[in-house]
Amino acid sequence: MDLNNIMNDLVKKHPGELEYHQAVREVLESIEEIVNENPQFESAGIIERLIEPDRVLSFKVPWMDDEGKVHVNLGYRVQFNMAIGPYKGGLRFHPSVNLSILKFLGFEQIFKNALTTLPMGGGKGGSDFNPKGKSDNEIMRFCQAFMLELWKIIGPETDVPAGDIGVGGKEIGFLFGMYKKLQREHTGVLTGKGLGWGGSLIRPEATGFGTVYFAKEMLATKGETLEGKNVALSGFGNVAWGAALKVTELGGKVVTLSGPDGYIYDPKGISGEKIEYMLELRATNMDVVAPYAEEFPEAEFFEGKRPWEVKVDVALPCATQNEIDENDAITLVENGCICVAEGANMPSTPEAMHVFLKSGILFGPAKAVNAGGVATSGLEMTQNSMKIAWTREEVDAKLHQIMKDIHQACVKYGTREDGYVDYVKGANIAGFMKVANAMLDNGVI
Ligand code: NDP
Ligand code: 2IT
Repeated sequence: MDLNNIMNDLVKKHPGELEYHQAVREVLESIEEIVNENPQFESAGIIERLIEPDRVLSFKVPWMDDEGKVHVNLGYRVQFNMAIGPYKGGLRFHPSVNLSILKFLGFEQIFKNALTTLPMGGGKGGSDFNPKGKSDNEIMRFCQAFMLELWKIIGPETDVPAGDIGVGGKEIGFLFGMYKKLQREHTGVLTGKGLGWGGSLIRPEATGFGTVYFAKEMLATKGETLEGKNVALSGFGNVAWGAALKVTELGGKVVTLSGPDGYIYDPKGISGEKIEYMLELRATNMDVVAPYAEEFPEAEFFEGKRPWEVKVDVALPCATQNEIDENDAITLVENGCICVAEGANMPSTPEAMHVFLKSGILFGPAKAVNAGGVATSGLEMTQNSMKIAWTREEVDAKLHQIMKDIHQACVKYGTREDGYVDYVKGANIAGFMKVANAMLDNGVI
């Protein structure tokens, strides 16, 4: 496999799509060796077929605000790969959304979903709609207008979207309502649904819980636990909330959270009612964490800064892509951090990742660490198909086992001769092998 040629070709075809190039390069670097050992992949053009999405739907979303003014946003769905199951992946509503970001997320999703051991292909979608400051009625009208285009290409056996940044239970409710009206079918076409109409217990907590289950497995390889550890979290959304709950339950102390406005340091620990306060902050739709320090005066707010300067044992980035750069990584390592587990998608820049891997600390990449969210979406799909609902304990036990299995797969494919586990390589190879072999079996399509 000629990595540089493939990358040059990709960059030429899709100039300026930096996040997409970044995600593809990382995977290709990890699998280069195994592809060279398996010439059948090369002759079947597996790499070239894998790095281009099957198709991309792009559409305009006109909607009316509460004052009667019409706005036009852009909407997308990237159907990346369906080798092992229907397209599956979240929808992101954030002003930064563009095709490059959705293609990076859709590409990552292929391998993440393969790692879950459940039959799901990879996809992603979203819009540059900014939910900040919007009323519930405006969000509803936007979601309905978005679904008016999206419904044509999704379905419970075709493509099953879910939430991501800016899309939680409320938005899924509005999207589901419109799909149902258009299609005249009540099926599991979306995941992250409300419990009363087909949702699964534990889905809201799943990404955060899974992240911490994975960190726990990584720490165990060094004879460590989360008990008594100081933990830096970023973000204050769905993933950060679930992670804070589980860290606290396992005896760790969450000392930071963050938003686009800066970060909060709370030396007493963010637990109990303070974790629930994160949900309140999020529900205001105002994009700020600063009010936390007014509500809980023992905490301090650092405007415009990221939490990686705080001395901690464990770091769990749970906000967004490229939120840890090389200098942040160096600071974390120098401050004695022993474990970084990525709850968000691609939160570390390639340079930061390099620092972590070189330093020999435990580093868990997003597609393994945060796979618990989509895994539990897969469990929601299973329950919808069977028309039953599992208990909290049943879903949590399955999620926990899946995270242990993903950790095991990373150890199997990522253990170096010197014994260090390169989880990046492990996750990429394990996910790739499953998808590539399915593509081989299905012929050139
Ligand atoms: P939410 O919308 O619930 O929360 C996202 C959080 O990140 C918010 O706190 C958001 O603040 C913050 N954020 C967004 N952009 C920035 C930025 N530039 N700087 C600092 N903070 C920022 O989304 P989720 O919790 O669902 O998603 C968080 C991450 O986890 C994303 O990378 C997502 O792709 C990933 N993920 C989510 C899964 C899920 O099931 N929800 C599953 C797997 C991964 P604000 O919105 O105010 O900008
Ligand atoms: O990035 C992700 O894995 C998600 N946002 C969850 C996707 C899903 O289909 O549950």
